[in-house]
Amino acid sequence: METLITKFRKAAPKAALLMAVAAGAVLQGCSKIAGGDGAGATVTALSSDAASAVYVAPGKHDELYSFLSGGFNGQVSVYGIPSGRLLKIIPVFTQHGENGYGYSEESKAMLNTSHGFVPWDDLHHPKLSRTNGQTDGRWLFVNGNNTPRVARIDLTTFETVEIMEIPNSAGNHCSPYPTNNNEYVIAGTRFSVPLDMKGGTGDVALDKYEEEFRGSISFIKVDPEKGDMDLDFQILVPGFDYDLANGGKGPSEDWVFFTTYNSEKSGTLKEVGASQNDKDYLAAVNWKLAAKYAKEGKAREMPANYYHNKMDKNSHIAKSTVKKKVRYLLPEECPGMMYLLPAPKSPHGIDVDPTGEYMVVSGKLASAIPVFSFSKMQEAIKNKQFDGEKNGIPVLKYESVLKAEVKEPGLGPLHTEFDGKGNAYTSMFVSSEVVKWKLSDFTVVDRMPVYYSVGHLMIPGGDTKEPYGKYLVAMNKITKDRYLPTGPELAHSAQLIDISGEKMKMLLDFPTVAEPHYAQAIRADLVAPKSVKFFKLDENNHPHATKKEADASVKREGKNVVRVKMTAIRSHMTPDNIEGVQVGDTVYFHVTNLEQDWDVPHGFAVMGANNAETLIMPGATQTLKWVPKKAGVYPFYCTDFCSALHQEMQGYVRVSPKGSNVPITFSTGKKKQAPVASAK
Ligand code: RUQ
Ligand code: CUA
Repeated sequence: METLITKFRKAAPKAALLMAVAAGAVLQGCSKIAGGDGAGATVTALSSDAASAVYVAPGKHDELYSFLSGGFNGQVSVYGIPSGRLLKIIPVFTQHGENGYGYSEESKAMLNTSHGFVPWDDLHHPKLSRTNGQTDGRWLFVNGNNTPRVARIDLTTFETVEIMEIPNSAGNHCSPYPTNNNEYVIAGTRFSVPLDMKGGTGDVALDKYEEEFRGSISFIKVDPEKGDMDLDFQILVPGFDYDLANGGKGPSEDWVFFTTYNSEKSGTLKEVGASQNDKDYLAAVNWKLAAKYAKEGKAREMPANYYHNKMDKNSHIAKSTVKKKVRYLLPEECPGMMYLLPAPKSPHGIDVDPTGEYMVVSGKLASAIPVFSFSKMQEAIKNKQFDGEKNGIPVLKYESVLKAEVKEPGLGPLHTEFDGKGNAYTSMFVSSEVVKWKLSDFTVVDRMPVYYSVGHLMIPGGDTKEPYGKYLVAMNKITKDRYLPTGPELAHSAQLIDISGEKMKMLLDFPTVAEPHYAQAIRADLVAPKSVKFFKLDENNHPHATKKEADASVKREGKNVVRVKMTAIRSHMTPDNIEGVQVGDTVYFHVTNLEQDWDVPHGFAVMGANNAETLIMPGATQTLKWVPKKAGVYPFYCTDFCSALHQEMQGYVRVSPKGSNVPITFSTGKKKQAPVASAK
């Protein structure tokens, strides 16, 4: 089929050519602002190609799932690639009114921490679970940056099933990094803090930073079958800031690498104080050796206080356990476990290429990108090419571990991913571009301006042994003029780039939900076939589940608790008339969705409730707590348009004054059931 452009070209080839040149010139002009080299011209010339490359016909599915972090919304958003369709928002660290996560009685415990109930966090880095170094589509691990936590999302249900608080940490930023078979998920602290060795941070004068503050790296064990996490041990490390991490692969698979800044150990105005040294460090930790030391009695133990919250699969009830101690290793007592590699000025990203040989370190203030060699690092360790030590950790000589520097890559390099075809792609925050360079000779071969100020970028599997080198997603911090304005607050944005050819091609812009720091993507066929469609009613072992309408009930328990066991099925609730509730009662609505049909949730909401709705999946039971404050009649209803008679799916609760003698009664339809005597 002829496109408009080809038609136009046939009719007036010269004019078209002139126009294309002019368009190129204009784009070149504005891409200069963004610091690019004019590669943006391809946007216009290829726009019809681009449209077909991202077009997923109605009713057809995307090729890949992508999981974008929500940053300061504490959630994960799932997009289809290449269409950029938003498929779902998965609540993790933040209450989600849309489905009642963090509001329902069952899910509240997920957000418990040693600081109490914390219904928000700053979620930066999703990482998929791995088998033999390849993403396997089982779980997604994510970090909470602010109140240090690591969560696990089950990709059969796309639900958060586990949250582990991290002790001795503050700003859980270089987190979470699964090893190649999820032996460990590794998490490092951004802020160093004074540890009081009693389960908290010490009450220490802030000018004692240098002597008293320490960092920590946590090793969370993952059950290979169930995915359950358990904090095995920590390494207490020097009081720097630990920024990002990534695991080795192939020859380096026993290692995990962390960038650090503030090796100056400045406790104030870090913008200046942490930028004094010409070099900070890349910390290399042999996690296998660390695990061996921990197992063989090198670990000490200290008191701790942290929460571990787990969602039970069959009851859908989350439970918290409080852990009271943690084991730790000191690097000075564990030879060979940890080394420091000097890295130019406050490095941010650390990324290991698919072969496991190169460690690419992006110094956000540096003018070149250093590439370290793992084999040179091994040699340097063997030959003791040290440049002194820091807190008992040997510092390797820069030249002894450096393979090459990528020269003049652009301004403000942050993160790098790989296409598996010998190329690396680095995001340039300051010059707003993605820069492609070759791993064979470390030369820059292509640039693509992005709009604007890109942070992370992501190639599906681009951090694994076998990247899916067809697409790249750039995640941009600043949107400015890219979309229709929405007042001062604009959505952040992602851009999809075709990297299958020699030159990058811009395909698509799409706004994101809050701030996408990092993302992961995986072939849809590794996840979709395992997707749960509904929960089996038979397996629902919630203590207040109601498996048939005849078992629905309303009971008063003690003085002021009323328990409503309700069922929902298209298109009524049982019971839908309730009387005898009194002002100040705590009413629990335990609603069981009796449906066994995919995609038929029912919602439940009651007027004046101080929480949210709860959305009940087929076969599940969820509980909404309600404390009525005034006498009157209160409607409740199903919030999800579930059938043609959805609007009829509603009922009333009558609330009488405290001490009233209206007995508890409940019914559905005409027949009034006999009043049920108060249960004790
Ligand atoms: S870090 S770009 Cu968490 Cu780079 Cu966000
Ligand atoms: Cu059930 Cu609407």
